[in-house]
Amino acid sequence: MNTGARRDTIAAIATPPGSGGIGVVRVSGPEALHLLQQVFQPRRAVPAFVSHHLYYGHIRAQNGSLLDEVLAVYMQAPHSYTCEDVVELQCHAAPVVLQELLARLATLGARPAEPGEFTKRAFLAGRIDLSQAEALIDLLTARTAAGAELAAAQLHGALAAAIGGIRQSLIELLAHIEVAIDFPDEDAELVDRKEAARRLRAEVLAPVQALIADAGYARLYREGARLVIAGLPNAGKSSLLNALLREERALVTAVPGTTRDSIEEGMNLGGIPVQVIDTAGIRPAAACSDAVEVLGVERARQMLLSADALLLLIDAEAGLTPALRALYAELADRAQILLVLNKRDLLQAAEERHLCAAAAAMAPGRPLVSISAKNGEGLQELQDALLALIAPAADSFGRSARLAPNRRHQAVLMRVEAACTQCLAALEAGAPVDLLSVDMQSILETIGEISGETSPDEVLDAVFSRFCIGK
Ligand SMILES: Nc1nc2c(ncn2[C@@H]2O[C@H](COP(=O)(O)OP(=O)(O)OP(=O)(O)O)[C@@H](O)[C@H]2O)c(=O)[nH]1
Ligand SMILES: [Mg+2]
Repeated sequence: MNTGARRDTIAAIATPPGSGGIGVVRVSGPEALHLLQQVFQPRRAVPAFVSHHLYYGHIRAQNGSLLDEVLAVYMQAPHSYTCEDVVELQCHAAPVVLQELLARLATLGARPAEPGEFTKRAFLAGRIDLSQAEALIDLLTARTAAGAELAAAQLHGALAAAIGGIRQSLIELLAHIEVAIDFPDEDAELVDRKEAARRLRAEVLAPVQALIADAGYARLYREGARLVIAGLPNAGKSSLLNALLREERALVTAVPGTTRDSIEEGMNLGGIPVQVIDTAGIRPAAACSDAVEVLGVERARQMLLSADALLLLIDAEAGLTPALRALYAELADRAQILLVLNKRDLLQAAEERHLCAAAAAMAPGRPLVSISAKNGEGLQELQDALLALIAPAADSFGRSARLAPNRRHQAVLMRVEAACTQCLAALEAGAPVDLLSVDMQSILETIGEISGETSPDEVLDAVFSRFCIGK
């Protein structure tokens, strides 16, 4: 990667398209200040723009006519987002004005920025590492406050610090081993293999494994989970969807086969963005009222396959009919099923106990809650049970770790884990120190891919292309 080359100056509209209060055009690079002087007319003469001061004035179109009334700020390198000279022009959020200004800047020599190019420059300048750049994408796309909080912690370098600690331990271990390379005859005395193995286990392998576990939970907060409500016709699936969303989203009627097409809606379950999907009640094609319902049942079955977790709704009034038992048997090999007894308001307490016991006998070990979608009873228990099902350790995770490795980090960490286990075995088997040193150097290099220090260009390109233009 060439970080030393003198870069060109780039420009982009930094605010989202469409209507809004202001629209910002951002310019970064060695020519930024010069471009500002050419396109911006301050109301009062400015002998020299002072960094981080706001100036009021006007910009003009190519033909000299007045384009907009703007505020301009110049941020002198290295005290800017990109660590380069940066200029931001706050215009009115009129797409034509912003496009015209961008075109004007282009004729004066500013190249239109590529997606994520400003952030890439911040990375290349060493102001943020790759995990922080990725955290920024997570922050921009977070769907819940908890997800945003995790991203913000990572943006401030929480993951970078954890990785830095692991690297530091590895570097110390490597130094310890390499002393012995220089004095091969004294290997036995110089390298305390037991102590080196202990440190490798405690300071590298264990934290790496903890991060791998965190990645699983972080993914839930970042990507969410798909939850499908399944059951026989008329069990109250649509009523439950509405109750969870607290809005009349799906049609509810006493006619079995009301829902045909599946209905998806997002909700926030303890900070995890959950996509809840209401489906058509499942029954044999011959029993369906028409061809549309048959298609609906087919679609419901497809949805069951894509689910991270299933809510199997049991109509308390109908009980554990053969059809319900057959549906359970169809789903039983799925790991995450919550059994939900609905319409408990129609049962006496003794009947309810009896039915719960029968359901527990049908599905031993499965979580079971009893609710009334109609009057809201048991909904809190249902949500608690769901959270426990989807994210068994989400609670402790949310409070403690605050580290959010993503899929890319997780893949790197798993390679580090494998290499580390192998290195441990070699260390304990008495492998020569020069081989151990090579192993450890390669672990160091692998772990450097998280911060981006040793990432190949394709990886960098893949990360930055996920940004929008102007970021
Ligand atoms: N008493 C009582 N009735 C309920 C409850 N939940 C749903 N119902 C009624 O059961 C009937 C069916 O409700 P829906 O929510 O449409 O059931 P569904 O499972 O979506 O039905 P399909 O879409 O036809 O498969 C309606 O008349 C609801 O009012 C409940 O907790 N208690
Ligand atoms: Mg329905």
